[in-house]
Amino acid sequence: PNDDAWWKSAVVYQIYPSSFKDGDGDGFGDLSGIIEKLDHLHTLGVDVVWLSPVYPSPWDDNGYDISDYRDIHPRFGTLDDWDRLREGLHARGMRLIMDLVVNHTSDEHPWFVGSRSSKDSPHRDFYFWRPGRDGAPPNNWGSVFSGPAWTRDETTGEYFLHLFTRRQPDLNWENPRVRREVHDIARWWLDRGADGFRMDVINFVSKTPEMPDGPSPVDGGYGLFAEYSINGPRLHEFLRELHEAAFAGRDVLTVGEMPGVGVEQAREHTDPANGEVSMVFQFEHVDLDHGPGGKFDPVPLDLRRLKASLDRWQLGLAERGWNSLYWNNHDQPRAVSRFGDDGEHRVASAKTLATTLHMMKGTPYVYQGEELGMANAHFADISAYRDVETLNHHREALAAGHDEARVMAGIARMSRDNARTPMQWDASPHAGFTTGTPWIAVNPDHTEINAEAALADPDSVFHHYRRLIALRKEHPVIVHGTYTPLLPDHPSVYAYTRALDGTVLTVIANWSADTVEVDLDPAVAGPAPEPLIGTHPDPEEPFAPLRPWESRVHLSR
Ligand code: TEU
Repeated sequence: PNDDAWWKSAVVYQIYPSSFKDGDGDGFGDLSGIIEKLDHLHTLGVDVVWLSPVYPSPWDDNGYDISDYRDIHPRFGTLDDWDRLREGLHARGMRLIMDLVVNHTSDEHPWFVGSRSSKDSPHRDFYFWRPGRDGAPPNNWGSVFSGPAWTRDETTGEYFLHLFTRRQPDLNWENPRVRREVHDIARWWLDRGADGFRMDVINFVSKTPEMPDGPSPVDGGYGLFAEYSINGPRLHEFLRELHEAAFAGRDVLTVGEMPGVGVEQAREHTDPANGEVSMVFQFEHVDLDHGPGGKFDPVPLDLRRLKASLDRWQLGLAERGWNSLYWNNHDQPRAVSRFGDDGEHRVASAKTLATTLHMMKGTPYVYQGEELGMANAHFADISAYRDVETLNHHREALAAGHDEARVMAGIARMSRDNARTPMQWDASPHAGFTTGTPWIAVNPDHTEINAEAALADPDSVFHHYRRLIALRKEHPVIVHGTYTPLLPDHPSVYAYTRALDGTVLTVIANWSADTVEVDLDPAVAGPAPEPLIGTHPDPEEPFAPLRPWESRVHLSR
């Protein structure tokens, strides 16, 4: 199998282009802004850029509602700008993967405009149309973004399916013409020089054909109808067909975003012998702090549950398949606020979260600003928010009579906008992101959390990420070594070893603000362990008490 696949030792950096760098002063990030900042990425040492959508879109879900798959939204620039970005990355030895959003299109895509116009449209069956049931939607499925997953369209009086907003109609992958169009889009970008794709909710493209009612009345949240609306019976078939049509024979990285996927399924999807995808984004570790009321009703996270979840994935894909590794992306709150401590121990906890993740087996993903230890926005007023998921939730929760202060607390903690405030380049107004008015407010903490300050501070989170990324290149044990959990029941220490041909890498991380003693035999770290990360008086004591949020990595060969 492809044990030497280049993406097994690669680190991917996700750019959310609206918020990365504004090159033309319209308050909105763009491709020319990204090109200005390629040296930041090169200094960090990342190998791949994953670009969130930059295609023409009416912007109902920040570009995850695409109306033209073979062009660039004018706010981001032109296809010529895209070519310059690709050239700039390739010249620095970096690769570029695009975001392939093909579970649904925008309702302004010509296919849907045609499809909704008449029952006889040649594109009618590009989407899911069903008559209502007693004046109500065809089944009880809910949208991930609140409300029903079906909207009645006046023109033909039928309902169409949308697992996200009603402006994101689901494509009907049962229709081979749809699948062929998707294959063609993928080939078009690869032929233009893209190096692969992140594939948006790609496990949603196969649904149970009969579309039966879910087991309980649903009003939103994809977990509530997952039995029938995702991970359907033809998913492996559709992924293998796409791989055969567009990826086979090319040296590409494909990562399938799969909310709700389990370890066994992921092993099948990522086993190279099956020819589907290189790796998947799974969601178990980022769903653990969702409370009974869903993601906006967060509960404190017990580290033991997080360790059990990630260890299950490390061990589950140890022999077959491959993991992606992430704490952050444009849909998740900032990890240092969510899992770490964005107050007194911000720098130490950001470093420890990074150490814990980057020494694991799999391909790590760094989300823009994570390398600076950027934190949640803590916006208190709903007027500061832009995300449709957040705004829908706020409206529905208030309509349901929930207490606004409690709703706003859940939003402040979990909203996707926490990850979408502008990248903080320096301490100047708008953090050097734009000379105009930013589309979303810049986090006031940019005066001390910014790339310029980080580059100048050898103890910054940024330089810590650089070192972790460099270690992955230097030590094969990090890419290929086995994974063995240590102290799984310890409430505040995350520890494990990696081993390869006699080399032992030991990771021990204190995920708390207390000084912690651990009871481990120093021999676990192997003979004569040398510190790679973190320093303390006596290398012979790799398990000496850990200071608040301190992490250490030792290597013994
Ligand atoms: O996200 C899939 C998805 O379900 C996420 O929206 C996430 O699980 C949810 O926000 C948690 O509440 C992908 C994209 O990453 C996201 O930005 C899009 O909004 C969504 O699909 C629809 O394209």
